[in-house]
Amino acid sequence: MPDQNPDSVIAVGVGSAGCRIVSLLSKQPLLIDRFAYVSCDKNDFELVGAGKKVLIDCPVEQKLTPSIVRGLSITVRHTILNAVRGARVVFVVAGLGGATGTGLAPLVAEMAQKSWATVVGVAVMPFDFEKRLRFYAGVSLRRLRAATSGVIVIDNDTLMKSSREGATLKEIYQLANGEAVTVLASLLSKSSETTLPVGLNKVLGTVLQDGYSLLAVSRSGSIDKTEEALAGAIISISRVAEAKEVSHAVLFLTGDSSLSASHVGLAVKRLGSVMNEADVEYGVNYAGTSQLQVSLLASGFKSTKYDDYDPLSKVFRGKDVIDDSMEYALPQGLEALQSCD
Ligand SMILES: Nc1nc2c(ncn2[C@@H]2O[C@H](COP(=O)(O)OP(=O)(O)OP(=O)(O)O)[C@@H](O)[C@H]2O)c(=O)[nH]1
Ligand SMILES: [Mg+2]
Repeated sequence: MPDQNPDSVIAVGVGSAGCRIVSLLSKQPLLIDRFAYVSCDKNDFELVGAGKKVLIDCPVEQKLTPSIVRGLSITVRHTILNAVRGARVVFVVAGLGGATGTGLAPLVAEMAQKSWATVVGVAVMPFDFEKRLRFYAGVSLRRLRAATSGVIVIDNDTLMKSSREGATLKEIYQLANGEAVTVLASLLSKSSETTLPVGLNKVLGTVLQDGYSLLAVSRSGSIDKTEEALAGAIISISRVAEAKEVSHAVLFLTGDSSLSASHVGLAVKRLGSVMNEADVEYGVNYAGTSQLQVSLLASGFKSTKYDDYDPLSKVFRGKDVIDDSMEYALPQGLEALQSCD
């Protein structure tokens, strides 16, 4: 095993969504030491913060697919390996469904695993209106799970729920990224005068369970804000998977100095009772407002709504009788397969 810096935690953004989210994370004081960005599109690097940028040279005249991007990445694999080498924990962040993040996130994860890191995937799943992206996203999610110790899934549709009527796609992306980063930053926050952090070990202890982990955020300023914000987060999670499958959870509450110990105790107890007596870890930040914000990470989901996105896996009941390259060998007829639920 190579030497590892025990403090070294790296976040790698892959593709457009991955680069944007990691860039936002890099601007916060979190338990992440280094940042790296991998993409076929140099525009993805324009606004990102400090960190290693790995550009894959892709022909502009060719429509990219995940498999083409994987093939083209051969020339930069050693650069990616160097970027993640020596890390104890690597977060691989990507939006799934396009070409770059879909093709490369599982590959980057495999490389990080080979260099002995604990690898956690952070997968942003397509909006409901992006039906044609579902198959690639489903296949890639399954691959990412196989190449990591745990995957945190973020549902773009759930994040979009709080956008205003008539918002542009750019605004929706910004809002979704803001929400995703709010929850990730809560979980990975450092200790401070106003923060009782959860700590990386407890977050990893929650994520590294069988199945998938899901993220949700909800807010309330009502008299019953603890109950209401918690219920909002649980409802978001149950749009994607069965809440009763949860085995572990992390709850992070952000409020002001009126956030008493009994509020925290109530929230932890309520969550445990609603979610199958799951093991609940928690953290608190008192630098918020009178509105209570609940960030929730729940893990242990053996099945999610995304299982249907990858019909080949469903048809063959998860057995690996089909080579993964079928993802691009069967472009025709996939819609037919998807519609035979
Ligand atoms: N939350 C969020 N989702 C995004 C963002 N950008 C794209 N997405 C979604 O993420 C998925 C993948 O899209 P991209 O990240 O643009 O794809 P890519 O990995 O760059 O792949 P190509 O551009 O096709 O090579 C799609 O479902 C998009 O709707 C973003 O900034 N935030
Ligand atoms: Mg892109």
